Amino acid sequence: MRKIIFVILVLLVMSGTGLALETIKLGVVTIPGAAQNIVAEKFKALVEERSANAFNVKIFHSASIGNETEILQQIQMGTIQMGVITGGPFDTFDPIVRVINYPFLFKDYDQADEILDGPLGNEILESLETSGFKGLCFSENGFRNLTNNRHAVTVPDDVKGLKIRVMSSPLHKAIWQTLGANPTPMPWPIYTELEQGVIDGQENPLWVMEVYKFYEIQKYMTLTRHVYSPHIDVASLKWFNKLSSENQTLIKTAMKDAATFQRKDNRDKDAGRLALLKGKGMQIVETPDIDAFRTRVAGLKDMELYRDPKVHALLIKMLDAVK
Ligand code: EAX
Repeated sequence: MRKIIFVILVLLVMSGTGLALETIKLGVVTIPGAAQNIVAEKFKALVEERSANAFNVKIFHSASIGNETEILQQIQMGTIQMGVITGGPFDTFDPIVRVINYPFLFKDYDQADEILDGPLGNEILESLETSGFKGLCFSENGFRNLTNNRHAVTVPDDVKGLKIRVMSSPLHKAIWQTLGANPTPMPWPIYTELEQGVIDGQENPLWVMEVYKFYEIQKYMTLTRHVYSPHIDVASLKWFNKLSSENQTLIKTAMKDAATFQRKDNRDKDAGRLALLKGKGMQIVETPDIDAFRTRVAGLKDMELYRDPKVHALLIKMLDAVK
């Protein structure tokens, strides 16, 4: 009897230390060094270490398994398990994501953290279950800034007629249309289109201009900080629901810790990045007329994009919470 109990115990311990290796496929569209990759790599290190290698995380980067929309479709189907995805392209899967991409919503990083890590952020994560995703947490792309190759932009009128690449998101398209630009949705990456002049400009956080060397092909940047762009760190709901509750906690906690690590990393590097981009010769408007930009897009909250009652209700709560 003792022997049998011993064998059972050994088997239990073995399953706990995970001799049964399970591979988690995780997709990002960006290259090593990018914000998404920093989250993904940290998550991989934490999960593998904390599970004593019971889980093996395989990162598919540089859009090697498709653009963000395609990665999300594969996660929905369960053919890959996880992704670190920019807020933009997510809003066609669940319009509630438009709430966090609302222009000029968060004043600063602290406020973004407080809201996204609190009950309002949680409402968004939970809502994703209706479209087949387990929303784990938010990491960050950062505050988005406009770059272009035509002229310096200081006021909204300067944006008029600029051909701007936007993410595949009706909201992002609407923002730039409202500002008078000529927005073209395109999936990532976009270096060639910028280089060839198919588009005049784009908008992204500072790290993108450095990591993707946009200073080589974009002359002007304006610190518009028009949208705080989180990543939504997700798993396939089908897959996640099949995990033991212990493993669910492991995955969730590791992603949360990876996100906390990456947000700090991103913020610590901001000042150095600005200096680097100046040094590379970009002309940077650091204090554009933000109030004028904000006023121009203020009507967006009453647009069709936010008409869904659940989405509208959350937007109102969110606008109230950031006052
Ligand atoms: O993270 O598509 C975008 O503009 C994203 O911000 C890009 O993947 C960089």
